[in-house]
Parts: sequence; C-alpha cells; structure tokens
Amino acid sequence: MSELTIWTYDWVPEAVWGFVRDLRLRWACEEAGLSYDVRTVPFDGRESNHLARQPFGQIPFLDDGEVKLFESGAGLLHLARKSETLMPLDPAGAAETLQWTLAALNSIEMVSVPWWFLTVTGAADNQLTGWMGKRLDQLEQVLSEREWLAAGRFTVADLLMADVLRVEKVRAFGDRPASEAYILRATDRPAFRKAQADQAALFKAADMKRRAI
Ligand SMILES: N[C@@H](CCC(=O)N[C@@H](CS)C(=O)NCC(=O)O)C(=O)O
Repeated sequence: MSELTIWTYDWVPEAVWGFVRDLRLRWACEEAGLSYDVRTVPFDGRESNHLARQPFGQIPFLDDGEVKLFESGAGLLHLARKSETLMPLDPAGAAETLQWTLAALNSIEMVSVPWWFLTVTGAADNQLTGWMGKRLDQLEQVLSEREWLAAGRFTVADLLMADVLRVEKVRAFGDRPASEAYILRATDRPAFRKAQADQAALFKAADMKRRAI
C-alpha cells in the first residue's frame, strides 16, 4: 500500500471520462514518480456520503499518511513539495510556479467553469463570453512567447493550466494556436497519457459492472 491515496468516484458518466479532476493528482504523481493508490467513494449519494472528507461532496481528495486534504489545487501543491520535477527549489522559480498555479485556478478556471456551465445548460445569451474570450486572448499572448509558464520548464502550473484549457468546449472556443500547441505539448507527455488511460480504465470497468447489474 502506498502512502499516497487519491480518492475519486466509483463511477461517472462516460461523457466525463478523462476529465474528472482526480486526473490532476494522478498526472502529478506520474510526473514525479510517486507511487499512489486510487480509492473510490460512491457517486450515488455524493451530496452527503463523504462530506467529512470533502465538504462540498466532490472529489478528488488526497491522503498522504496523516495528511488529508481536498481541493485539487491544494493536492497538487502538496505533491509539488515532494518533487522538484513539479516545482523548482529555487525561491524565484518556486514563486513563479505558485503564481501561475493560482492563475490557472483563480484567473482562468474561475471564468471557464461558469462559462462552460452556462454553455452546456443552453443559456441563450451567455453573459460570460466576453470575459472568457478576453482571458483566453491574454493567456494566448503569454503562451505565444514561452513554451511553459514558469521557471523556463514544465511545472505543476502547466499541469493545471493545461488541464483547465483542454476541456473540450473551452478548447474549441476561438482560434488560439499558441494555446492549442501548449495543450498538445502538455497532454503528449507520457505521465498525462498514463494518468488518463488509468482513469478511463477504472471508469470503464465500473460502467460495465453497473450495466451488468
Ligand atoms: N474546486 C474543486 C472542484 C472539484 C470538482 O468540481 N469535482 C467534480 C469532479 S471533477 C465533482 O466532484 N463533481 C460532482 C459534484 O459537484 O457534485 C477541486 O478542484 O477539487
């Protein structure tokens, strides 16, 4: 048994396989060569069945021995402290990584998730479209001038930013070649592919079991 346990749901609809946020933690562990187990909580009844571990009934959450934490961003930063692969040790590189990790969550995903939600729920006039386009254009400018966001190399900030940007509707919204090339660079990494394949395998097996019942 590994010290690290990543918790996810025991089943999710096929439409979200490959995008469930436990993938962020799997990907980070794969990049850093950290061994981990994956365990599940029931998807059905999620509103109340694991509130002691995740107060919003969501996943992922992470165990590292005695340390237990929720929020994928917090989990990533915790893992990043274990491996220079995810975050440089020098103060400037670490600060830059931290800054872009927060930017992924608080400047991009903060807009992209509500924009996505209004889009998929069919809001006739998505009032967030202007804000969303502006943020993605600004990021496109940054990515047209550098390969990775922080410290001149791949870090946990890229893992998170690429995961935020690769959501299909977000990715298809507008034509931003530098952002697209960035997503491809990040998701072409063996660690991402392994994490994605492992997640899909878990949910596929669960789906077959559920259909058989
Ligand atoms: N801010 C949270 C968001 C977690 C989140 O949205 N998890 C989704 C799966 S990717 C979930 O649990 N959705 C079910 C729900 O909200 O009921 C994080 O980054 O950990």
